[in-house]
Amino acid sequence: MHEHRIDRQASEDPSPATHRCGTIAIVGRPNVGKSSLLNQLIGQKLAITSHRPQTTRHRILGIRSDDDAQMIFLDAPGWQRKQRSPMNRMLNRTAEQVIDEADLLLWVIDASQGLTDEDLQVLSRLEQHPNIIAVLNKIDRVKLRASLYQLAQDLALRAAFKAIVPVSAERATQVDVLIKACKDLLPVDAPRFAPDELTDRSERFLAAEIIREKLFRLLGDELPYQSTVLIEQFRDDGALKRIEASIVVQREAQRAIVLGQAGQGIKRIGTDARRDMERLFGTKIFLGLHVKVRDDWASNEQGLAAYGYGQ
Ligand SMILES: Nc1nc2c(ncn2[C@@H]2O[C@H](COP(=O)(O)OP(=O)(O)OP(=O)(O)O)[C@@H](O)[C@H]2O)c(=O)[nH]1
Ligand SMILES: [Mg+2]
Repeated sequence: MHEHRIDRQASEDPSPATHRCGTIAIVGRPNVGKSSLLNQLIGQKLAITSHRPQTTRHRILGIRSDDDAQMIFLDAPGWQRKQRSPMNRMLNRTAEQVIDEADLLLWVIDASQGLTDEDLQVLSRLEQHPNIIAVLNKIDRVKLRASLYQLAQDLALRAAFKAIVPVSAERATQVDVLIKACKDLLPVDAPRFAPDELTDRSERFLAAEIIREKLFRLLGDELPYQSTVLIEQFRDDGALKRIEASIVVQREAQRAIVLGQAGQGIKRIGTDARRDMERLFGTKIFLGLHVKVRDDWASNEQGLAAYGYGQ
């Protein structure tokens, strides 16, 4: 959770000649389980997830430090086919930057749905990259082993993947196999982060993400897409952290939906978010939640930037 980097590790590493370190981007169409996979790979619930597409809006860096390798994972927004809205254009820019930064790409598909046109569109954007692993996720939902085998065979003919690895991010099946495959493809290099660092993001940022996850999980229809979260205050108060946050929506009617009958909606969002924050930050949290109406927060690039998107 610290924001500093260190570079004195090389001399302290017990085997600098073999230690590997590199950046691994997790890419794919929306909703295939990229963020769920990141969380399994680093062994912490860092990235927010939901059953709705477009949950991830930011590049999320998550670090796994083992004795023999440091793996710097980058979770990205799912690739958006429609690029009409400023938000969707921003999501695709973020996804592309992540690809450029990476030593290795994990191209994730949903094995229970087979290969879709949307998957192939994403793949066509990656193909120049020399190091791609195809990850077939959600195998817990695949009933026939033969169909998984077929899918892997089909993929092997489509691109020169370094490996094709079936996993279940939800059940943590074969995630160890994927970790081994990733390590083998990373360059020999010293670690870039301290062993206990989990991410380059601040707790303030992560707090906003956790609240946004609850909007995606608890509210229906368009509301999650038309809302965002602003942290108004974040401070330590003895052993407690005091956080004041605003849920920003676009229309007055949406305010009522977030609040819910007798405030039950916002209460549930607050309870669920506080519980996750306490787990991730390891402290007691006081969370005050408010709702604001700002009809134009997502209507242009400036609006998005003002709400923390796209830097
Ligand atoms: N059954 C099953 N469900 C999974 C698995 N992995 C993820 N899911 C579910 O798939 C949904 C999407 O997961 P996310 O991790 O948010 O997907 P994502 O690719 O990050 O989605 P975006 O950020 O919106 O692009 C959630 O409901 C997850 O619980 C899996 O291995 N098996
Ligand atoms: Mg995601």
